[in-house]
Amino acid sequence: MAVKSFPKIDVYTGAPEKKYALYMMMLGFAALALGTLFGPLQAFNYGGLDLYPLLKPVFQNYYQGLSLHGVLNAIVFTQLFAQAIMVYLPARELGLRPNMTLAWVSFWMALGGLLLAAVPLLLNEASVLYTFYAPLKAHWAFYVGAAIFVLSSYVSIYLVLEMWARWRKANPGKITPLATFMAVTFWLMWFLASLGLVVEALFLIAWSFGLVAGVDPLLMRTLFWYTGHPIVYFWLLPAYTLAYITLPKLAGGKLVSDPLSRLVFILFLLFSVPVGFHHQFSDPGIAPYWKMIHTVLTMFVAVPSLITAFTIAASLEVAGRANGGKGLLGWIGALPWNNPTVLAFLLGFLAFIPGGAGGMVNASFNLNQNVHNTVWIPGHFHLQVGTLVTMAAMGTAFWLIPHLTGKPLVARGMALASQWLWFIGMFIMTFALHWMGFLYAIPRRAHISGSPIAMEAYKESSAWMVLNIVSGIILLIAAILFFYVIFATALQNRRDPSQVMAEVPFTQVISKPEGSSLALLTERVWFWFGIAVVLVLLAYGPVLFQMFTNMNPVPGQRLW
Ligand code: HAS
Ligand code: CU
Repeated sequence: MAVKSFPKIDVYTGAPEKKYALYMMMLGFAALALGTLFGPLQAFNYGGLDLYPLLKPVFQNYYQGLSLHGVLNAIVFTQLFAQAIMVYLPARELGLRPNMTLAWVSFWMALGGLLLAAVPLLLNEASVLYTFYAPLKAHWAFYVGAAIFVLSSYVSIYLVLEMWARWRKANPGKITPLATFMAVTFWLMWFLASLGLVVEALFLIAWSFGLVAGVDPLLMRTLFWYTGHPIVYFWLLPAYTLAYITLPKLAGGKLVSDPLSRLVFILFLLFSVPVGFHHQFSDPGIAPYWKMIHTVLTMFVAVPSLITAFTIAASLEVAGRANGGKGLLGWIGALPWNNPTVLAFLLGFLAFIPGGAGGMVNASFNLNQNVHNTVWIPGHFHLQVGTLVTMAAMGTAFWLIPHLTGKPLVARGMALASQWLWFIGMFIMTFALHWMGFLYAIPRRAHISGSPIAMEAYKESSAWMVLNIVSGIILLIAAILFFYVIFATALQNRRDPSQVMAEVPFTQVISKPEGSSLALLTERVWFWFGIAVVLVLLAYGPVLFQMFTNMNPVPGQRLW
């Protein structure tokens, strides 16, 4: 029997870093495609509609679906996208090739780790959600696979630092180009941020192999949130980088300030990590004054996003006016809304405004009591990572896949429709979730549709529940359109270099780094990294010391 061969994805210029970036990104989108399928099921659950009994025997229960949804979307897709973008952009900007052997090592580690972790997830042996709180205990393959997957990002850190060092040697005294600066600070932030997860993984792996009888739930949660807060900036900063580096040009304008953009990334390096207790306000065993310190630092870490709001909005205004927009707000209509990449960023940023405001509510020590562990929280983060970050990635794929393969975008109209529908679906869903969480205290991570008692108790919010079902359907259609567009683009045979962007659309800037004392100050990246380490030691050291010296190990449990 003849074996049908699949169309080969090949890369038209022969630049190996293009192939690397394409494979990383497409693996990420493949993970997102599977993870996203479970999204509507979560939305239907909060609409009182339980489809899980129909999915047996393939998927066993709601918690298995929720674990797949969270792990594939929030951990796998985001990291792979970062490994594609935050290596490829500096390579292109500096005109240097990363160490390709190591680049492929990182790809195979990510793929191998992902496959190893996927087996127990698919077999319902690791339905511990993406937070894997102890004492819930998964199969060892989940922890080992996840650890290998995350460690592959350490190879990416090395790739970028090595390229940067090579460039600096050849260009002594020069200011690092902007995209590279962003990538360097981003990866250093991630190095510092990921240490909590690495230490936690050591405990969990030892536990799952039976080398230790139990682990301390509070210590595990604290190590998790040490990484778990900054990981949200690990997701966000590739989107911000693309917004700073490519969006102004794609919209027809220029970035207003290069030095201010550098300041943003230094502030993220400083303040991303020492804030994790804002996820643990309700946890016992951490004194309130430590929680208060983390509240204050959380307010600090909102500042770079507020600067970003200003810088990006001002750059968009420059673009809109250059396109002929007049008057106070006329520039908004003059932006290229019919460019699917620009559209994705504009809608994503619009969603990020209420998402950020909700974040401030979460971070306020006392207000948090009202919203913690309710569906308000998934409402918050679907605006942040589900809308802005994902839309920035989707929008970027519309030019990046053609750029990497030489194959023009297919079905541009569908691409535009997918972004509108994604935005509308997310907006309806998050609106309903915020309301249901804040007013009706409906719990998050809860299989309410499978519980008649819960449905009776929450019947007052049935109008909002209907919105969840509607949004689930809209998002499913949006996802089908999007994945059709990108996979049809990548897998087609037609290649037409005249219809694709040959170069990364690096923006020009108005206020340049040369002669700016701010740019010189931010250039001392290792100094700022040192300050970030000190801040972390101050904000976490005493508490972690106390936890490590007073451990209360408990055995594992399987509640699903
Ligand atoms: Fe958050 C929980 C606080 C940002 C993700 N967050 C979560 C969880 C996730 C998450 C996944 O303090 C749940 C974790 C879990 O499973 O338990 N978050 C914040 C704060 C911010 C914040 C203060 N979060 C994010 C980002 C995320 C994310 C970003 C993902 C990418 N969050 C919290 C807290 C909790 C929490 C508590 C724990 C709650 C609990 O009780 O468990 C800030 O960084 C937000 C700053 C953002 C802004 C907005 C700036 C606006 C911009 C848009 C400009 C618009 C333009 C558009 C340019 C201040 C940049 C122009 C458009 C035209 C058309 C002209
Ligand atoms: Cu956080």
